[in-house]
Amino acid sequence: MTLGLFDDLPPSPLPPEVLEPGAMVLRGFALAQAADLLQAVQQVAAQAPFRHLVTPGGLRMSVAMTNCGKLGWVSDRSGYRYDRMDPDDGQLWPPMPALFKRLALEAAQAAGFEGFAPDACLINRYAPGTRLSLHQDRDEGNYAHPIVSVSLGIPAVFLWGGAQRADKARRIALVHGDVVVWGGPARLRFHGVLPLREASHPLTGAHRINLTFRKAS
Ligand code: MD6
Ligand code: FE
Repeated sequence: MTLGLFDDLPPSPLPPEVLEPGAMVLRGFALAQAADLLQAVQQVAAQAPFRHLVTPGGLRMSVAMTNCGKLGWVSDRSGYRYDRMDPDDGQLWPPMPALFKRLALEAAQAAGFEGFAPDACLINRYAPGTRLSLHQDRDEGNYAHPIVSVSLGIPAVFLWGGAQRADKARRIALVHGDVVVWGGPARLRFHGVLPLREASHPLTGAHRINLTFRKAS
């Protein structure tokens, strides 16, 4: 039963979950835009298809990736880098949709980072069984800017480690619409994603889509 007293109030956002200073999870922050975000992902992927990059060590990554924005993150036998061009076709990456920029700015702001203007959006696609091993994000020119990471589709368990690869990692459940923001003292933390469990989501089927926004230049 409800008394009706609060029926006119908008749903109040959940308070951010602080992982440590500079790092937090904004539950459901992207939920209202999720369908539009996924439609934009499809448009990006029509121009720059998802592909499995090769690591410098020669291993095929199980996560499929594409990019939008001025710069795209790529990996090949020569290393990791940001590039203005899609190496598959020599074209510029598709532009970053205005909706993406706005969401990244607002999420960063909600986490205490003002004026975030990403120039790179890496789009990761996971199928069940796909994982991302522990890594640091250190290919960007400038660690002063935060990273904003948006989870869409089926759930994942995010690993939140420490400053060293061997540090014990916490397990954080991320679901459709959750946004993780980190920067400042937490910017170079090790992190990863456990192998995804079999699942299905009405908007993505058997996939998880992750958008990570960076200021790479
Ligand atoms: C993922 N994310 O959630 C992988 N990196 O699919 C990342 O590797 C990541 O979420 C830097 C900042 C946020 C992230
Ligand atoms: Fe990362």
